[in-house]
Amino acid sequence: MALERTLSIIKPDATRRNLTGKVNAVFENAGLRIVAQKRIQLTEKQAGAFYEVHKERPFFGELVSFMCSAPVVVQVLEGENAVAHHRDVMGATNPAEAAEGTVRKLYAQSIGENSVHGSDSLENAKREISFFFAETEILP
Ligand code: RTP
Ligand code: MG
Repeated sequence: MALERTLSIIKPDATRRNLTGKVNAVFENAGLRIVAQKRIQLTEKQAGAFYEVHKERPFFGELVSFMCSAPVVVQVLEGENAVAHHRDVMGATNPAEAAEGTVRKLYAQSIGENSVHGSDSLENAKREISFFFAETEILP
């Protein structure tokens, strides 16, 4: 296994309910290290660019406006096999299908307002990390 980095976002439904620390505890208990983190307000332009791959999907407009509805916490997580491991810890996109103990099972409210984002491949992780962070802001 390799030491990897992945991009995580704690979404507006979770920041609004003051769950940042609880979500971070799930990540840290799973062995992921938070090596960069900031709380930001996304603009529609930024959210649209970040989720560009989904622009033809029916939920795109709803997703962009949700992601701008309150601050988000963007973070870089580091660990062994971090991309896939983080996806496991997040749980299924739809909280009704998420496994026990996952962030989405514990905290997500719906398929759209599902508390967290995680990169889905190492290649996308690199692109998504550089979308939000300069290399000098990442402190392992
Ligand atoms: P994410 O990218 O946020 O980590 O989530 P994911 O890979 O599990 O899911 P993805 O298919 O990439 O979808 C991105 C986000 O769009 C919202 N969504 N809404 N209303 C819907 O049917 C629907 N489907 C997806 C969710 O916020 C999802 O996380
Ligand atoms: Mg995705």
